[in-house]
Amino acid sequence: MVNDAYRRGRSAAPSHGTMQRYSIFSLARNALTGHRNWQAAWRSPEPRPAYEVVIVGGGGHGLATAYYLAKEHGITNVAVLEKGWLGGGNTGRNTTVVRSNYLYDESAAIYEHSMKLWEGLAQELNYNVMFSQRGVLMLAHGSHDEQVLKRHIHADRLNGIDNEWLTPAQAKAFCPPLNIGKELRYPVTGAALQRRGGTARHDAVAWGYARGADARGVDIIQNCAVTGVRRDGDRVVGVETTRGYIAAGKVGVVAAGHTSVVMAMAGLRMPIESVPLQALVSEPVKPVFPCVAMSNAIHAYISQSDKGELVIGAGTDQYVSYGQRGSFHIAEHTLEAIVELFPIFSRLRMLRQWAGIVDCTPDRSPILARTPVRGLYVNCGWGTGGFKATPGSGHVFAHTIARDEPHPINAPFTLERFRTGRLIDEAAAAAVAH
Ligand code: FAD
Ligand code: PYC
Repeated sequence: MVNDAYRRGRSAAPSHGTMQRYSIFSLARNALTGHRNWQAAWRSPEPRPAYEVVIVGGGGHGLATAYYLAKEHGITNVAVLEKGWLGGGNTGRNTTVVRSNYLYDESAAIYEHSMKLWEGLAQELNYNVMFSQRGVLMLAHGSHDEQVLKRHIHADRLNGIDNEWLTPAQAKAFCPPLNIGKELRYPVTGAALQRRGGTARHDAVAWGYARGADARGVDIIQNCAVTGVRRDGDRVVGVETTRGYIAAGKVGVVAAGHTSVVMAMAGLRMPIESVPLQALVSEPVKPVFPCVAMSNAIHAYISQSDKGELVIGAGTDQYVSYGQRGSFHIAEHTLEAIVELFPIFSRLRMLRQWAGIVDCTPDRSPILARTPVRGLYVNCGWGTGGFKATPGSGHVFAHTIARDEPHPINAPFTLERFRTGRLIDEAAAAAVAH
């Protein structure tokens, strides 16, 4: 019999056979009873009048922050306030590429910290996040791309991060659908490969962290939008919400595309532009695409989900917007590039298209920091590439909130750098989507 402690993520997993029997009986029982007895993975409590810490935003980063606050710092008097549903923002809209092949030491440290957490995340959360290290291939189309990618390879290796150079023939051997013909408008001249890179299941990451945080006493409150941030002088004291005022000793804003909106409620102007980033999936086909392939130069990337759909992504729309759509011409341009690089997909039909709003900083690096308002912390600016950082970001942001000082890994990712000029320019590593 599978017990509640296991389902709530508190005890070790039962054997495979036990699990299978449980799943079959549980599915049948719940199908016949209209899911009435299906135990929720987390509670839906009413908001309390006050918390030690309030996290604004129930995406992966907010939930991971709450999880590590409880687990690593013993702070369980925490609420995560989400205006919609968990993971309904960029966490559930992204294309799930995970890699740590960034250029600068500061970035290498934070993305590799995250990669290491990914490598144990299913065990940590006792939840299958379907992390698949199938390799991320970044294509070069000429000497400029080659120099940029090789510079990344050398820098990564100095930081102990795997990254290697492949010839066009080696790239094709790794990714057979790739067209390495010379007739292409932008022929493939080589590729950088991070073998430990790959994909994960985005919803599962949110759900796994939510279940783990809830099991440690965190209140996860959906359909609760923050509409105001209350200050007493230079100190934050609480938040106004659609479900009433909630007092808070500390507030962490983890609202991705809406960071500027929420921070403006506290009287702070952020160095951020919010733009749509879109993605598409094809009709499902049998396993045909073994890795993630990205071409920064021609703005396209592709992988295949476990359902069989080809997951295809594009660059950002170049205008500020909060409409989660994305323009047709961007999708059209991306599909032209995909069909040229992978001609076997030319007759596949596209099934769905959507967008998320991503918050981009001038140097394409995140901000994880204290703010000039005491007790108010911000985690944002991940732009088009924050899914991969979810575990690491939550881990170091929890440290920052709990101790009121940054973890050494996020110390460089301050707000002040946009005033002092000490930028961490990752425009090239940010890849296709920028
Ligand atoms: P979100 O998941 O957006 O969470 C923020 C939450 O805050 C939302 O749920 C929102 O509803 C909530 N919120 C906002 N305002 C309020 C309020 N006033 N009150 C309460 N709640 C509020 N990254 C990668 O690493 N790899 C990829 O392959 C990749 N692909 C992408 C593809 C697309 C199409 C998009 C849009 C993004 C992609 N990204 C990718 C970026 C990645 O999705 C984000 O950086 C990351 O998911 C951000 O996580 P988050 O938890 O900060 O944000
Ligand atoms: O950051 O690797 C990335 C990415 C891929 C697609 C969107 N972002």
